[in-house]
Amino acid sequence: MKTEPTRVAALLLTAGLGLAATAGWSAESLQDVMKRRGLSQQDLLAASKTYVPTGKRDEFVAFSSGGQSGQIIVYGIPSMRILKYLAVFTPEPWQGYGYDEESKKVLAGGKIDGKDITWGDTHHPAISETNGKYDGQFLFINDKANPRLAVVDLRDFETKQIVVNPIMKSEHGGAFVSPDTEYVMEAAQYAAPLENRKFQPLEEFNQKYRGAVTYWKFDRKEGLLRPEQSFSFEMPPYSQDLSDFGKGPSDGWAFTNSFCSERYVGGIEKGRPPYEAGCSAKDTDYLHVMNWKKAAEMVKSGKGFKVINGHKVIPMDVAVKEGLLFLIPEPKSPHGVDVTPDGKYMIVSGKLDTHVSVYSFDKVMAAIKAGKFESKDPYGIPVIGMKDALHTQVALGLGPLHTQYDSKKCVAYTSLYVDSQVAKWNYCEGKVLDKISIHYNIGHLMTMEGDSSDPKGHYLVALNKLAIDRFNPVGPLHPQNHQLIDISNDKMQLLYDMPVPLGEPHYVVAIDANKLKPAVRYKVGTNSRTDKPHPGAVRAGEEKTVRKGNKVEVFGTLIRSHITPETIEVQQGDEVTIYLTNLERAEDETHGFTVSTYNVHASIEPGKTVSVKFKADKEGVYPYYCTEFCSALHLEMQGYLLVKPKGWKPTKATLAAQAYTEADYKATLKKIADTQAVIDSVVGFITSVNYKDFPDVVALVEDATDQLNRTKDAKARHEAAAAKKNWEQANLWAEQVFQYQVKAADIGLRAKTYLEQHGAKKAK
Ligand code: CUK
Ligand code: CUA
Repeated sequence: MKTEPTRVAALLLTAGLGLAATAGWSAESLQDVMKRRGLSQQDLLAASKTYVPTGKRDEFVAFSSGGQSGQIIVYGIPSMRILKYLAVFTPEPWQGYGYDEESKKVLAGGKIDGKDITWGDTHHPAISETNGKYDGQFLFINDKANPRLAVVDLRDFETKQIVVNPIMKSEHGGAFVSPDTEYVMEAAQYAAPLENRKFQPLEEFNQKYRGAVTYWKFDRKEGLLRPEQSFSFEMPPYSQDLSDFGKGPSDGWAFTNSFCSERYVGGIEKGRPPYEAGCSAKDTDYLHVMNWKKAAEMVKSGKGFKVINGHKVIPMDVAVKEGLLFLIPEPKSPHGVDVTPDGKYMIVSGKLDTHVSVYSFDKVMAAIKAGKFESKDPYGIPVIGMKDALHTQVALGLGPLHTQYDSKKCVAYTSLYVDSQVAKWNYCEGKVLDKISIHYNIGHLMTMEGDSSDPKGHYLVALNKLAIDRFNPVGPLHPQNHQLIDISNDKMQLLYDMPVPLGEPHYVVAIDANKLKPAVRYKVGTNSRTDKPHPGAVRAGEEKTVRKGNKVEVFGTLIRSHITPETIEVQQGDEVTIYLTNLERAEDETHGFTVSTYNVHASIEPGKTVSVKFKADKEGVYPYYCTEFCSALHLEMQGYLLVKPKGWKPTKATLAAQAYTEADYKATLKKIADTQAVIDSVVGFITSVNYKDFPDVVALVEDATDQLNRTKDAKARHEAAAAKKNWEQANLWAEQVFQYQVKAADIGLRAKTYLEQHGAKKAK
């Protein structure tokens, strides 16, 4: 048992006294490497535009839909390095998501009809905005299959809320935020009866099935969607699709397009043509134009809605009467609708049309004001003539889908699904500027902050549906394929192919990395899912186990490298709740926690309090331990859950004794003195330079000091035990002093290395 600490001490000694290794130089020249790897000048240029050297960070952070994984993938641009998977609709063990009680509560918000749904078909992430610009505070994402919406707080990158759409059975046109994020929009996809658990025959599709667009009220202060202040538009049973909010001059309005306005209901098994034929028969579908601000005021005043499934719904006839809802024909099987950064135009692409259609918000308003409508749809909604609303149409290529914007005025990028290309074009003048081929079948594309009122340019990511011939084969299911394109010059340049191992991402948003300011620790005792103090939190020394009937509550703590308590004794059949608080303040000192075979796991970041709960229904001995390699003595961060059978009585026995001698104690004291010498030399180095100019180092020094302060109590204990000649206790508490020293020295060495690598200068 003494070998590991001794080895650690030896390592510390060499590292602490040794000097920084001399930098090694590759014997190969750049030309040699190019030749050996078959790289062209163009390859080198692309590589130099994406390579982020060690220790440097990316300019932008991207949040990609994780598709059916129900998660969000976070990666850096331009390096395309994956940084994190955010657990949203799907349990994720590493983060304890779905395995601790606090996250289970978040997931429970997504239950439908009382049933757990443990996956999601995520499509569209959206970053919160202030005045139309990304503010980096919150992230929203939808679940198409089970109509739900989730809120992620970007202060800690954790999911805080999942809400279920009360009237839809599927949704797609979400999440999109209003320019100040007062509302988050989602539009239905496949029409269905709005009343829950209500059957209606397909023969009555036109009368009984409905689409909808929901506006979720967002409470920015609490970081929560407010169902009671949210409302929906009842819509015709067209398949509503993508949506966008107006901004600038069009603020207050919102747009949702649709396909299958034919209202075809399929029936291939009955000899009828399939949906794909019946839903694309007409030349146009409808863009839905909504005055959401006026609608919100009307609902707030308590008028103009009916309540369906406890949710406020504005019926179509009210929306028409109040001038809240209009339609405009759009060609043909449209998919994306994207408002320009200046808010003057709405750009719509038709999957089966070679054009993109640029609608003018001014013209739409003029037609509404003049009462100039070409017809009404079957539900009485006024239809504005396409010609009266169009600014221009531009032929881009086959299968245009989605549009994003450049920092340069009037410049847009549109994905061409069938052509497998990105078109760069000018929407003010209606002309094509450049095209680039991608591999293959692009869906969404994304430019930096490219759907906000302040796009940043630089890069474009193509989200491709197929990855044929791109990557090393890994079976019939290929990785997803994101391609990075440089858009800073007139000609687009393909830089990098990124395989994405979770699918299928539909959309991704990217934000200037400087706008994200996530915390590195919680206030001690915080429930991270509610951001409130956790009632199960305790401070060091206050750990306890409380029994009430057959309920056992353990209030424990974690700190390098022990779990308090180290033994939990319960009776078979007890309901056990273990609250754990991570007492660390140091950055990245996360501890994990699990109990063997009870299917619980928690990730406990510095300051966090979480709980795991289970029924101890099996007699036996179950080790519990820390699952994150948190320190040199991480493996010793352990304990036992003892589940005693009913009626078990203790027999007379004692814990195994170790029988340490005075000589052992003396040897440990010597080890402590040697380690202190290492610490002193490291401290000497750190204080000899301008370490206070490096906030990261200041934090490390604080943490090291904190560890060293803990030696005082252990030192008093070993000296007291030694005075009583209890060599066992004396030696073990002396070992504990050494453990704190090891951690302090480890941290100190990290600080020293950091200072050496960052060019610290001699202190004056
Ligand atoms: S969608 Cu998948 S390519 Cu859900 Cu925005 Cu267009
Ligand atoms: Cu804590 Cu490993």
